[in-house]
Amino acid sequence: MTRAHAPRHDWTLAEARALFARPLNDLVFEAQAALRAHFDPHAVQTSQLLSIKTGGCAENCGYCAQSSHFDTGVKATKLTILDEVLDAARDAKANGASRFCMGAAWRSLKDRDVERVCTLISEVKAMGLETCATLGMLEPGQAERLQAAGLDYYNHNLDTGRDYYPQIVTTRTYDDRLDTLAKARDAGLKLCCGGIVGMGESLDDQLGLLIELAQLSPHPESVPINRLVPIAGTPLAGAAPIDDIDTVRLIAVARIMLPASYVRLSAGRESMSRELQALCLLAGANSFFVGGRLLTTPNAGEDEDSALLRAMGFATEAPRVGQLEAAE
Ligand code: SAM
Ligand code: DTB
Ligand code: SF4
Repeated sequence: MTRAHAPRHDWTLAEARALFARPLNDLVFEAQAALRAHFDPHAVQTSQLLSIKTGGCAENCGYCAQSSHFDTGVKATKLTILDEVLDAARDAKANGASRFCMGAAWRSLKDRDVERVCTLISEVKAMGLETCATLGMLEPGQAERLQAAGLDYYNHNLDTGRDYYPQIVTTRTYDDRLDTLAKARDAGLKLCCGGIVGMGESLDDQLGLLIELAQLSPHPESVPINRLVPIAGTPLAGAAPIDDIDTVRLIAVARIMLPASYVRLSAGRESMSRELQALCLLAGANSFFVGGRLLTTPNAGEDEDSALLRAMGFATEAPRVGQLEAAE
């Protein structure tokens, strides 16, 4: 790694704006250099999602199909049983995913559910997949139990810049989010933390999110960048989509500011052409979700993804968990 691409925690808004405003070829050139300082530039990490508890959530996140505050037509379910989770994990493995992410529409994890979630985690881990969970806010001691069960990553997004956050959700604060992230990190979990664009925020809000993420030390290992999937019935159903070239620019700035993190092209790929997705991969994104479904909405199918990777001369990355275990 050259010093120029070492992770930094003190990015300023002026620096982030200047990066974003560079001629696109210079910006992408630097993003490629940052990527190549830390990763195999031809390998794309793939994760597959499963909603293990859908809908009925007490939070009022303005983008979310699963909030009980909005009438979105999503039916609330109970925690999914082990067999169904393992079937989905098998499918993820067959799709070539290296990581299996289990999402629950909870405001916070309840102690009474921890044991059942831990069983899901340890069984998925035993299949040779990396494990990720997103279960809402954590109470003291819970992250340690998840980690002991074999959890690799905790996903908890900051979603947007600090100033815009209260426009999106009012049932919890930015600092609540940072507190849960600290609990997960202190328990030895890797962090998956990013946000959403296309919620009516300004460029400074988007850059503000990247600055906050870069202030985390160490940086989150995984940074999902979601383009809003508009959900009928939510306050953000009619938000204007972000410009395609600006999406590429933002991915490149994320790659430069968070050089050693997986930058994941996350929700919203259904609204992106394959050429736009290719540009994002050129701009430094090196991860995406595979499988036909995200949590409650569709995702690009396996055939399209394989064709895109083939066309680019890229391959999917093998699970790191398997490599680590083999080395021990
Ligand atoms: N309840 C947990 C939480 O909020 O931390 C986990 C599940 S939540 C659905 C995970 C993340 O998905 C959110 O933080 C948000 O960034 C993203 N997300 C949810 N709905 C979305 C949508 N309609 N479009 C894009 N991203 C979305
Ligand atoms: C993340 O940042 N995006 C994923 C995952 N982390 C949990 C979720 C996307 C959800 C998209 C809307 C839906 O399917 O409900
Ligand atoms: Fe609940 Fe998570 Fe959806 Fe917010 S994003 S409403 S916390 S499921």
